[in-house]
Amino acid sequence: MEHEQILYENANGIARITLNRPDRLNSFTAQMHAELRDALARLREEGTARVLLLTGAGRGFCAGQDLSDRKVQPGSAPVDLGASIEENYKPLVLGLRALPMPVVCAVNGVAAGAGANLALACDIVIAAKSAAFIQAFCKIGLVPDSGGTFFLPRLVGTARALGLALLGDKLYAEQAEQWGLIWKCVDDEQLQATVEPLLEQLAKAPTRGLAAIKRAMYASADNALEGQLSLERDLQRELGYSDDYREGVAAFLGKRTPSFTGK
Ligand code: T3D
Repeated sequence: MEHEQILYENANGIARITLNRPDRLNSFTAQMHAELRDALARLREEGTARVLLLTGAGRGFCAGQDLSDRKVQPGSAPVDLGASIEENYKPLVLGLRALPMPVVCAVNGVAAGAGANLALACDIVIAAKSAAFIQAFCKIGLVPDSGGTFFLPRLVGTARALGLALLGDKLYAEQAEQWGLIWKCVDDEQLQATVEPLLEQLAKAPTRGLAAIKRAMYASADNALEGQLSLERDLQRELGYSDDYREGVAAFLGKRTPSFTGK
């Protein structure tokens, strides 16, 4: 599939997806969703990436659903937004969470509506200082989707989650970092310089181990302690058979830098 609304590349263990409709602040259309599905399928098929970067082109990260993509106005025929969530947003969020590698999100500018929650679905979120997160849904009579009602209370607590979702105010990146919503806020001109070495590091890391860390962390929201201990046992058993575990231990004992293959 040719991509017109996103950019996709995969080289040297690093896959990159850039939302690419800068004049519309990279808001989602049905076509962009189809291209994202295609890119994530390609990424899985290629099997060579060990980290994924998600970012946006231009001054924004993503302004959520393109509100002009459908003809919605007073008196127009009702739209089944549930179908849009089921077909587009839900698989996108679940697909990112299930990827067996870290997903880094570089929030280069405003992230609104589903765009904000797409960022929160990623594993490591680094935002430029001028970026802001906006739960814009309340301004058009909708509920936060794309995992907003799941991520927000878990990351920042119910009081702040409700404030953000009910008021739809801008939460600037610096405060988002202070609140624990994201990993890091950096000066705008430092965004790329911060993200690139991180991608290099993750592309050379023991990928199976990182995938297991991601799985265990996300599973903990649904598990009691005993269930989580059992999951850790099962994952550790699998990882004990991995090449990277053997390499990591040998490198430590040999006082050398490990050379991980992701296997
Ligand atoms: O529908 C379903 O399938 C259900 C799923 C829903 C998920 C959702 O995401 S619902 C929430 C949708 N998003 C929004 O409500 C956010 C709308 N955008 C804004 O509030 C503002 O644009 C921002 C706060 C994000 C940024 O403000 P600002 O002042 O920096 O930029 P701007 O001037 O508003 O936007 C620049 C251009 O992008 C502008 O076009 P123009 O005037 O230059 O021709 C603006 O209309 C366009 N744009 C921005 N966001 C959207 C958009 N066009 C269509 N849809 C957008 N969401």
